[in-house]
Amino acid sequence: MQTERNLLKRRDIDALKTVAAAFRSGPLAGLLDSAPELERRSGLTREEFEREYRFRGRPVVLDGYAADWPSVRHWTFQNLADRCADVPVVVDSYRSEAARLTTFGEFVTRLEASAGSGADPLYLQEWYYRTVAPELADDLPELDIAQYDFRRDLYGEAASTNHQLWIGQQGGITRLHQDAYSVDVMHAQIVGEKLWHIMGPGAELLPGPGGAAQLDALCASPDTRLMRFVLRPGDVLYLPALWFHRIELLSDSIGLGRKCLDQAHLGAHIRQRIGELLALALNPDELRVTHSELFDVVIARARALADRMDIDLSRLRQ
Ligand SMILES: O=C(O)CCC(=O)C(=O)O
Repeated sequence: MQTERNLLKRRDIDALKTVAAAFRSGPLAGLLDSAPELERRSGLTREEFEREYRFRGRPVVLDGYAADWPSVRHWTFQNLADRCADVPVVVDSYRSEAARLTTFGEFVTRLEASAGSGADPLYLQEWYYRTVAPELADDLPELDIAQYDFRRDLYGEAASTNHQLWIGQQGGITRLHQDAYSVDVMHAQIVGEKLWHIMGPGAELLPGPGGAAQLDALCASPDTRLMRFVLRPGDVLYLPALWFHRIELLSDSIGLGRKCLDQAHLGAHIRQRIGELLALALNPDELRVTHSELFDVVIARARALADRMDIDLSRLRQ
């Protein structure tokens, strides 16, 4: 079997634990506070953004780009809970052992009740709110800089819709990852503050001869390109495809993720999708063991995609 050597890219439990620990102590953790700040710009037009950042694959924070959105000006946890009280949500979906189905109203009640209790922070990650609470979209206008999603051409409008809310409690963490399928990340901060650490697509954490992760080499390599920044309400992040990112909630926080497939990454995108589907079709038993955290999520995503694309999964040929 082919094994990914870069621990930053692996999704098996041991690799996830090694990378999570590296952010808590050791040489990488020692660098986090002094990492350079990512560039911030304000007042850019779409054309300037594309010329200076998107077409050059350079990440940037656009200060206050969404500052006048109704959500940024008016949303609170409580008024969202009033509007979405009975809407079903899966909280902590990134931790299989903690994931549970509840309602949005119950989630906010628990979040407020457990504040400061020392319990693990609650996090509603990657909430595709448009399928269950589409009215919220009125408060989250389209970003003019995020209108190039080539997945529309591949899968159709319905399947490519990709607006996710990230709603969580102070102290919540989204572990280091690259977004799958070579999509660019746009992230608008709506409520509260989040600390981001990012690393370039070439960052590598390899096991040494005795098996221990070579953290000093990661820290020393120019390809690591570790940077940090805080997103505040109204800020919008542009992170090109395959940049690694890890997020820590500095306060209770709401953010909106928008993903776009740049045509430049079409080949890589299709290769990853086909690779994943072939792995699921041809090697499911092994994948279930090696990727126990991911397996069900990937199946659920593939089913949702097929559904939105109107694909009949009981047939081999249409
Ligand atoms: O805000 C977070 O916790 C994670 C956001 C993220 O990973 C994304 O938008 O791609």
